[in-house]
Amino acid sequence: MHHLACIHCGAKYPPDEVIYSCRACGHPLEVRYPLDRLGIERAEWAKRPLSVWRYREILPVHIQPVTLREGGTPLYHLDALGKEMGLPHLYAKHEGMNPSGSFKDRGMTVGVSMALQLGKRSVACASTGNTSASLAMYAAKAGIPSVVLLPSGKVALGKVAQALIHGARAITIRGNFDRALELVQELCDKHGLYLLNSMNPYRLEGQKTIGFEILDQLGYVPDRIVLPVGNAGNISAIHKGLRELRELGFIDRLPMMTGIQAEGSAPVVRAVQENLPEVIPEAHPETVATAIRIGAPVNAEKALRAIRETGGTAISVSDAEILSMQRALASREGIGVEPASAASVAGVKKLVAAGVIGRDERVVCVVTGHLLKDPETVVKQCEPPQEIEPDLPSLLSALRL
Ligand code: AN7
Repeated sequence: MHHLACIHCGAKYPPDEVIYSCRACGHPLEVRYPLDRLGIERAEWAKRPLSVWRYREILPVHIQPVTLREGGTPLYHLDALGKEMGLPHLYAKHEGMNPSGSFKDRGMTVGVSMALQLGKRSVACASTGNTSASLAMYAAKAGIPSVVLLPSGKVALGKVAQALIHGARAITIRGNFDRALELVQELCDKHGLYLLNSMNPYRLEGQKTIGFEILDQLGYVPDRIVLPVGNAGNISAIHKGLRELRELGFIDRLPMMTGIQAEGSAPVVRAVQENLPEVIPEAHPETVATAIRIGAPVNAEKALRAIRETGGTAISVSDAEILSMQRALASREGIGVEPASAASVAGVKKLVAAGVIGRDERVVCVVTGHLLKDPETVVKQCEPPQEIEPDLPSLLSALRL
């Protein structure tokens, strides 16, 4: 049986305790398994469908999970963009191909299952959009109510649409994501809703399977995994999972964990580049990539460890670089992602130009959310379709044929 442990002071908590940070020191918790006693066979995993639940022995859920078939997302080789950057081994793991269109579904299939396992009957989160869409969807599947808190005017249209149609009680606040997160924590503390933001250590367990799938799809450990960073949960989760595989003896080294943030919202990058002991929150984060418009990442401590222990790095990219890479992925690779997701590939381009990423490196970018999440940002960048009279001469003339 697993237990919870503080990553800072090591305090231990039983698996059925509803707790989101260490009572002794306030630092983040993680789930720990008796890995040497689980008797996991890698060959057994290979027989199961590629999905979050392929790896169920190192997930905390013991009931029938609440699932919509998450995970098993494609890993694409980026032929055109890799060639242009001089990187023959550049890949994108398209997490936009999950049921709700983002990687959050991996966290929510585990997180909402845990809510039921722990006897909780309602769930809540604050969100820049994707977490709320995913939570609403899995709460609908589980048949329990959900509450989502969103920063007013700063959530992409598709994500709001999802939260609403899947039946979440959606509230927008006149404040940013960081404030919404403080508020929902208070709500959950006082009223017993189950909190499914990424300080919930069980939710991150689902997300660590991104790293497992990458290894299973490539057949080797890549040199580097690159992610957009907001609350810094995903980069921490993938690192944690890969550490477990190393402990199990399945791999002997870890990829360099590399985080990309938007220039106007880059507290983790600053901490890495200035070698600060901890992340200093950014009071007024701003970026076109609203998914990662987050100034006070709750998993900063875990993320700094992930980056530093693996010899990775973090850099920021401008909104213009993000949007340009969103267009390049769409028009040259056929991969449609939302702005935050394009940040990871834009970051790789910048790191190659700076000589940080070597040409022979095998690099996997996690592209985290689908293009259709944020149609407004897409339409703003493109010429509208040309309208013509409904006859062949007009069509031929429009096509200059
Ligand atoms: C597409 O939905 O925080 O660094 O509330 O939606 O693990 O926070 C979304 C984050 C990257 C950053 N890409 O991941 C939310 C939320 C996309 C995202 C991130 C988010 P973390």
